[in-house]
Amino acid sequence: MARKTDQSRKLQKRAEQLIPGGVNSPVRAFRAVGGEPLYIVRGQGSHIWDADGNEYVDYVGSWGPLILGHAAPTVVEAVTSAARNGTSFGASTPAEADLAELVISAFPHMQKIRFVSSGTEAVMSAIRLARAYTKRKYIVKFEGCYHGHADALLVKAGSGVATLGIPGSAGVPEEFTRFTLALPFNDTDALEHAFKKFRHQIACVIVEPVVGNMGCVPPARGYLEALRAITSRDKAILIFDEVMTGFRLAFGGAQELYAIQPDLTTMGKIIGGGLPVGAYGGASEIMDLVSPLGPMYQAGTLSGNPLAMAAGYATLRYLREHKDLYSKLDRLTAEIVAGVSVAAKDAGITMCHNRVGSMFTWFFTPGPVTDWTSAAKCDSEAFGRFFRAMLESGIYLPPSQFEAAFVGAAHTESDVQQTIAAAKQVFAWAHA
Ligand code: KE4
Repeated sequence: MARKTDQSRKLQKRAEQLIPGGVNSPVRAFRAVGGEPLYIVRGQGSHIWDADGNEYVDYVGSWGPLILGHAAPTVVEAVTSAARNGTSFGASTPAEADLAELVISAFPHMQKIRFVSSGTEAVMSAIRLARAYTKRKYIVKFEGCYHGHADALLVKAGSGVATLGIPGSAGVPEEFTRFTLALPFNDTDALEHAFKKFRHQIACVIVEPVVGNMGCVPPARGYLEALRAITSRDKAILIFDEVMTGFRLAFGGAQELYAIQPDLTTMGKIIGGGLPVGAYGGASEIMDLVSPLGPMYQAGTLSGNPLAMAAGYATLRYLREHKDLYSKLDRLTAEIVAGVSVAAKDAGITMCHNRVGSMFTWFFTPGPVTDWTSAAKCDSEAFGRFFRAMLESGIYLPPSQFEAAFVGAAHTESDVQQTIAAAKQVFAWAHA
């Protein structure tokens, strides 16, 4: 029996009159997968409910923050009690240093951190800081990686090796991306070439150490080591954008998993436990350039907001005290990914997958998917059909082929079985 959607449809109609596309972030409009956007009214553990009362197993988890699941008691309690004392003061509170201490304890290279209110803010600040520290202008990013919507990072994908960035969004003057080099991910030669062409002129290289934003794409063996060696040799800053991977892949993020130390780390998502938090951190020698100590300006009305600090602290404290969770998530995610992949193979569906810990993506292409060029070969139409059919079966996947899905502490064995059974049914339809 088809899922009821008239409440969500009504809400979307109203929202479209007031908010562009009816959404406050483009991916929520389901343009990449077709069908009507969901209006969620409640989340509990690994499940969410929409305005029509449909229930879903949730593999988006608010795009990563909810590693403890929806309405985790420890987080709800922390936010509620913080709110009773006021929601924001625009002055310092003890909670900021509490969370700072906890985050810094997870990243050996980090001595100081600055909290902001989103991953975008964290990244734009870290890039400004890298330019201030090195007094250089050029920055390197990788095609298929997303680091938020700051102008300098909105460059067209596929702009070729070491050619200057072409704006990837309206409203970004070409002058704002002319110092941005967009290189292919997992391609050490391209990086060497760029550093030869722009020797001692590159302020920083920013990378998602495990990419989530072209779908999940892990670094090739030795690639992160090469990034580290090449940037150190040229005295450029290496920024690990761990907004998605921080506290996701391990308590110490991708840099713990791959044993690589960047110079700056940007964070978000999980460190806010579902409330708006971003952060950037590194050695004091670099961070002490940040205002009011140094000449690099950055500020924010709600930076270090008490409720967000409380939610982040409750989340990270739980993770610190339950580090065995990471191996549980690894096993559960492996089971889900394998189960669906086998179902696809049995049904003759062309699909491959990438997974690192509790982050994964099923790609509708023979694969392997190792960079943007191979990711872009995916049959997004087929992914859209898969997404919509799984939604009908009560499974909510990220509404885009080029996003990562997440498993959290609240996912259960029965979620796994429900997901695999749904996929078997969906693939059978595909061949009906
Ligand atoms: P925010 O400004 O959205 O908090 O963070 C930007 C950002 C920075 N770095 C990485 C690695 C990120 O993944 C993100 C944001 N991730 C997307 C999902 N892939 C957010 C979802 C959305 O845009 O609605």
